[in-house]
Amino acid sequence: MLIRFAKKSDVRSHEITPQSAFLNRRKLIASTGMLAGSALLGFSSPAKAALQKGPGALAAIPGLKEGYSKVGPKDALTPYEAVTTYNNYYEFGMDKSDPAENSGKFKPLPWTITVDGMCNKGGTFDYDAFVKPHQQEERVYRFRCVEAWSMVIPWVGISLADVVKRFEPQGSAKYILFESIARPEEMPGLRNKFTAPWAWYQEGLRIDEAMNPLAILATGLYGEVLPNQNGAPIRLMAPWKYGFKNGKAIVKMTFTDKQPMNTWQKLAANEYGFYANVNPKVDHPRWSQASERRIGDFLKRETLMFNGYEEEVAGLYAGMDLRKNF
Ligand SMILES: Nc1nc2c(c(=O)[nH]1)N[C@H]1C(S)=C(S)[C@@H](COP(=O)(O)O)O[C@H]1N2
Ligand SMILES: [Mo]
Repeated sequence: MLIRFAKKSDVRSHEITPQSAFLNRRKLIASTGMLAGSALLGFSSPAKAALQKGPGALAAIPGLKEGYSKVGPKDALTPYEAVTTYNNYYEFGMDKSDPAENSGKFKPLPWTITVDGMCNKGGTFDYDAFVKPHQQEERVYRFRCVEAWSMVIPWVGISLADVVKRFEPQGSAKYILFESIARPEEMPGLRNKFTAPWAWYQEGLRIDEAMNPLAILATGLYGEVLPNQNGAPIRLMAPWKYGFKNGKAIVKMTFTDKQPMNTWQKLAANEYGFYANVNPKVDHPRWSQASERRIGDFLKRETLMFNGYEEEVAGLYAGMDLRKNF
């Protein structure tokens, strides 16, 4: 991590996965079916899985420990290729292929993160100062990630609980607001009010949600630093929530006593709530959320309550009406 991007700092994302840039979406889906099969064969033991590597175009993160993983035989890792070419990142465009194609000019370093609001130890930190205190605990977390589609991704990340504790939230603080970077010069989608009709992407978590061991700040995937299109250099990942909760390219964390509005809630409050917990029993007003298509699969599969992490997170919502708090 100390040599982050040292070798290949100027590699552009479309050069990282040259084949993918030329694949259209249908071809990608067809080909990932085969790749998912081979990933499954290679995914035989946890020790082997820990060594899952990306293609080597970005800096490798050394010294990784095993973190959380609860994956079964039906949870083959989604190939790096698909994880990095089928994205949602409106700052780079609206199509799933846009983030990989349009994020080549984005500079994830140097980076600063500001921590403010109701906490005792806030401040502004450059990337290393922010992450270094947690680097001993940088781990591999193999999570299912779900939206209408789903993937299994070996993230690299640091525990959000550890980060929260470090900044000493005050007793009055109940939530954290996370803000993503907005750099119109490097993010073509932000130059167009239609494709990104917000000033910057915002998301929030309750502090006790942020303290759950499954909530991480992801710093990489497949053993390498994050590609721009996946939220470099650091992004939120709470795997029991729908994808949109996981803001990319985080530049600010604010401790607050007010439930933050998130970007999608601002745009369509009747469709997107604060919680966004994966819940097959509560449909989105315009579509069922009962099933999902795992990238690489042909048939859909049933979506699991809390994305299969019920044991770990259900306690956070005990007694709450999840139809109202969607
Ligand atoms: N800054 C920012 N973060 C974002 C988004 C975005 O448009 N901008 N899209 C969200 C949505 S809708 C999803 S599904 C996930 C996708 O993450 P992935 O591309 O790494 O799979 O990122 C989320 N984080
Ligand atoms: Mo999404």
